[in-house]
Amino acid sequence: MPEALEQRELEFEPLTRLEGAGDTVRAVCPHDCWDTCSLVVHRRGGRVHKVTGDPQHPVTGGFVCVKVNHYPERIYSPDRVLYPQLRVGPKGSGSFREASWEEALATIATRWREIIARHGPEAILPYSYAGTMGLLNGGSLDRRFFNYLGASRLRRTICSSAGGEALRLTLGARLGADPEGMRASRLIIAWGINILTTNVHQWPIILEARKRGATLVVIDPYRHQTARRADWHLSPRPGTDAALALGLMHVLIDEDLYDKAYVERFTLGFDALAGRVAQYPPRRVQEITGVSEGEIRRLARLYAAARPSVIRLGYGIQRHTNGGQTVRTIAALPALVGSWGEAGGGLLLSNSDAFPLDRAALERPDLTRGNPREVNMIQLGRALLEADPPVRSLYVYNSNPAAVAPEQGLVLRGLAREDLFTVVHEQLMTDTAAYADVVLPATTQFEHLDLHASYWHLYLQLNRPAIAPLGEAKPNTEVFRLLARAMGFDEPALQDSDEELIRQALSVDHPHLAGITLERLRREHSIRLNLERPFVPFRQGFPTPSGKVELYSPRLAERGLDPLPGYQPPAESREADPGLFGRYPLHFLTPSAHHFLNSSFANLPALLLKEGQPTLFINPLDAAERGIASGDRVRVYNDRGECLLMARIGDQVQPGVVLSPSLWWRRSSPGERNVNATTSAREADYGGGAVFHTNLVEVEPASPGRGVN
Ligand SMILES: Nc1nc2c(c(=O)[nH]1)N[C@H]1C(S)=C(S)[C@@H](COP(=O)(O)OP(=O)(O)OC[C@H]3O[C@@H](n4cnc5c(=O)[nH]c(N)nc54)[C@H](O)[C@@H]3O)O[C@H]1N2
Ligand SMILES: Nc1nc2c(c(=O)[nH]1)N[C@H]1C(S)=C(S)[C@@H](COP(=O)(O)OP(=O)(O)OC[C@H]3O[C@@H](n4cnc5c(=O)[nH]c(N)nc54)[C@H](O)[C@@H]3O)O[C@H]1N2
Ligand SMILES: [Mo]
Repeated sequence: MPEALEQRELEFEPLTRLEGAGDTVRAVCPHDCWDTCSLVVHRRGGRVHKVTGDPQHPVTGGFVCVKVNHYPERIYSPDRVLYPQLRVGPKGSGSFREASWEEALATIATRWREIIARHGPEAILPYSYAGTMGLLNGGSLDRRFFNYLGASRLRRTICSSAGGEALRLTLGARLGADPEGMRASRLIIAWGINILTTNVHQWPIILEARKRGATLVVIDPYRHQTARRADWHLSPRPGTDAALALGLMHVLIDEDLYDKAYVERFTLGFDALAGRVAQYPPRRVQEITGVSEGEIRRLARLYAAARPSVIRLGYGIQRHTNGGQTVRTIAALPALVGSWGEAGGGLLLSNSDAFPLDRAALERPDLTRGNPREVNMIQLGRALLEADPPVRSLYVYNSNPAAVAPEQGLVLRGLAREDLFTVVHEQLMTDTAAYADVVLPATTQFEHLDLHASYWHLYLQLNRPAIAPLGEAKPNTEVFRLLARAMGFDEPALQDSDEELIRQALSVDHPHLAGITLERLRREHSIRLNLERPFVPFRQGFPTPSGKVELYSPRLAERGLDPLPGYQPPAESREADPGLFGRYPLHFLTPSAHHFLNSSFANLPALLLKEGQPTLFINPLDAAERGIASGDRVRVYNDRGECLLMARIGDQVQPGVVLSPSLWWRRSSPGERNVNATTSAREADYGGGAVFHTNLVEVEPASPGRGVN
């Protein structure tokens, strides 16, 4: 990048107007988390010494989570990669020598040119997810570069694609209740989400609602800290929530508690839905879910009576083979009680589509050469070992697949291929970086510029660099400019500056973005989309083809899929596969750990200390049957693999369910495998989504000193 530009991008205006601020800059938390916090970065002598929550921000409200509280430890971690590294030892050994950027880029360009000449550009596979949610460093020049190269395309499914598609099919968009509007809710159902761990800024809003008399119900097989603080906790068997929702609808219809006027005006296919729902009387739903008939009736009556009521849906629920249908079925509930259209009503899984940013302008799909194959990112292991024609080079950024992807055994075998040329652009020497041929140093959020939307709140925010890059670290955008030059690509779109990229993302003629410019963002840092407050989506109707909530989905019918909300048992369950269940009778859930964010932060000593060690929650009955005591090391296994965890007996899970807060790095995991050694790379029913929680295992005491294969 020209030097003048680099200078300009590093300029920032110290926000001395902030109360008590000396040398502070406002920034945005880049992590893949609902809250997308507005941060105040405190500097001293050119270093970040503290990161706090922006007290002026309506949802950040002056505090950050336990993880971001420790951010300086992450920026200055001994695990930081500060200079390019070239592999010197065997694959995966983590032995590297330092190199210059020139040498590293030349090495990559030479290898890629050879691969392209012999095998074509599809032999190169990019791999990234949301290590940063920044629009620039998350999906702009990287996409342009790989499109232009003609590399294999990555389907980014590891987190939310099943639920996202369910929302689009049912409501027409990934849009939902304004989290700030939930102050007015009378009933809040936190369904498959551990709010105090994954969405802590929703909590003060819930507390305000409760002060005004709201009831908080948690539906989750995990009795987590949010469940413990709820008015009522229901614990269904994993993967059975669609049946529970059908049971609630059964009561609503049977007892005439639904909103007929709303249903008449705003839904498509109610009669067909009623036919389906008739097959789910509470007695049958009790058998499927383990939630009692009485509880089902009580919740349905409460849901009909409390107005407004909101369902705060999490992503855990859609990480099952039936995850899309589950979200679709739950998403039908608000229409039955007519709670869309009320502030504090409706449902919230995602607000991503509230931000009409020009992603096509950022990613430029029009630059794509040829029609390259697609690889589903959750099947990375299979892609590296079995793809035909083979993947010869992998370029990883914004992700740590060696720790986060399912079928870990296959992923690690794939990464260990001596003939695979792997480049990892990383802030830290992660489990994945250890397998690289070339490691490139990446800047952290406090060292680069970026623009941030949110999938939860409704503010667009600008992140400005607070400090100069550490060592020779470079942002993703800059590395793709350099790679484009090293490859001799003369396409001008591959050299756009960060500022130009922001302007391109914003140049959309849409009322939500009217008047929002880079200049305004520079001045104001965080700008609410042009929406009423609180925003009540779907007041006038739904952005589906019919303009209504599609209880019956003609689009699903066309695809030959079940057009109605419905329940299919998860593929690994007693109902769907009794043989497998006979061998592996425990549902293994691996949701977010409180002190980590996926595998991020799991290298920091202070947070490792707080999290403890890789743990398995097990019910007293299941533990007794297996001769397991609290504190024992246990082996958790199935046909895919195994991991070693420390058992903790308690009421966190019911019999038949075991759970491990995730994700740990290899070096903290006994046997160097984490829970993803057991998880499945099967695709969910919609969107090719990940199914981490559809995972049957058996547990046994581990013999001391036993390794993991
Ligand atoms: N501290 C922390 N915060 C995070 C993350 C983290 O790792 N740590 N990860 C971030 C990311 S990437 C995301 S996508 C979000 C995810 O945040 P959430 O949406 O909260 O998702 P998870 O933590 O995966 O799972 C949430 C809950 O779903 C439950 N669950 C699993 N299966 C079922 C089921 O069949 N039925 C029901 N009712 N519940 C079920 C789990 O027990 C868990 O309590 O959080 C983000 N925030
Ligand atoms: N068993 C199980 N597995 C899961 C889940 C689960 O619930 N259970 N959750 C899944 C979910 S929801 C998700 S979203 C995925 C997430 O999986 P990943 O997207 O891999 O998330 P992280 O583990 O946070 O790793 C992100 C990496 O990106 C790097 N990074 C951050 N910013 C930048 C940058 O600007 N440039 C570059 N080059 N690198 C950067 C970080 O240092 C970090 O190592 O994991 C999934 N895996
Ligand atoms: Mo995620």
